[in-house]
Amino acid sequence: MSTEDSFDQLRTRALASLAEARVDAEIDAWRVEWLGRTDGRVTALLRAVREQPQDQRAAFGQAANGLKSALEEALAAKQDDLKRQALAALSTTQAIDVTLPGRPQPLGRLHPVTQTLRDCLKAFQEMGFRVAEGPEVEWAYYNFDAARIPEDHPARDMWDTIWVNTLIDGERKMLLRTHTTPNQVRVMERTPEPPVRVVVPGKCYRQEATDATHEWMLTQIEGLAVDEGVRMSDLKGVLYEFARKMFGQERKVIFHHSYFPFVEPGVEMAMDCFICRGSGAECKTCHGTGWIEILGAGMVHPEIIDNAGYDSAKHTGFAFGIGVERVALLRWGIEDIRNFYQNDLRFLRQF
Ligand code: FA5
Repeated sequence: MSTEDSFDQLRTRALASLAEARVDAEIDAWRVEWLGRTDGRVTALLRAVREQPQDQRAAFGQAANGLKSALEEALAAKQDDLKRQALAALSTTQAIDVTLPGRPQPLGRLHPVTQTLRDCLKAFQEMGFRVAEGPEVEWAYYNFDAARIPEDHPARDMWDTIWVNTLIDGERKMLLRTHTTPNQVRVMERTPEPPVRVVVPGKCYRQEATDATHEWMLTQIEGLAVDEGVRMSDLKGVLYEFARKMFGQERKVIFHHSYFPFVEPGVEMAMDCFICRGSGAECKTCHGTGWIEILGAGMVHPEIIDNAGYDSAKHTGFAFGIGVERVALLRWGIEDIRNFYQNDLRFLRQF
């Protein structure tokens, strides 16, 4: 048999065995058997060229190289083929059916308290107040002392204040602020001279036995206006205008006298109860009073004006602290404030 014949036979065998390979591992085994760098059959033939008799060496070498190229080509074609088959399989098993309806992505929306907060701030911005912010973890000094709330005042009691357990000079001096009032002093400290006209929104925290109108975390908006000749009638005008913007003309507003150490005189403003329409009898929401309190307010105590470096003989001011959840309750007729932070989407989606 000639060299050519035996090379042809080898090629036929090699190609037949390659045709049987179905997966990558089989193809690789075939490559190692025939074209492997150390033990491959074709590699061995190429090495054997040197051992051939002089007159047959060229023909042998040519045939061996021809075989090598033929097998390499067949290998590349087989690998291409396999890739194409895999892709074709994918397109049938994992094809995207463009005729199916899409999966709806639920759209988010603002929390009802956030919506109400923004609407309240807008109402005050339209009356010339600017918006500022202050820290939620506050010094007892700003939360209490600077607001004339003395050491023995019940508001400092461990029952309604959430203290931060860090000792400074052996004492607990930081807390989660119980109201936004510390920002009255903070704003005046960084405003060298009146006029001041600012609203400061933020979360406040109290240890509360919660009920339909009390949560342990609440949102307040502190308002402060200080200038020459600011009077109680200015305070009432601003708050009436706020109530009109938020609730329309029909809702009733009432001012009661109240006491807060940082104002003199002090008032509370309440709206008629939307559940019992002011009749009061056995109403859980307004506790039978017919009114729901939404804010505390008053004329800034002269001592606080003077401590800020202003002159209380010349400058007067008013301040208020609005409970934003209460405004949201009244606005939509929600019976229980605890709904807001239970994260039940069936409730939240309604607003
Ligand atoms: C204060 O927090 C005073 N700092 C308000 C103030 C500011 C008075 C400036 C004078 C001048 P009070 O604790 O009443 O006061 O709270 C004010 C408002 O926050 C209440 O009218 C009510 O609307 C809301 N609020 C108070 N406690 C809660 C609570 N636990 N849950 C929900 N809202 C509350």
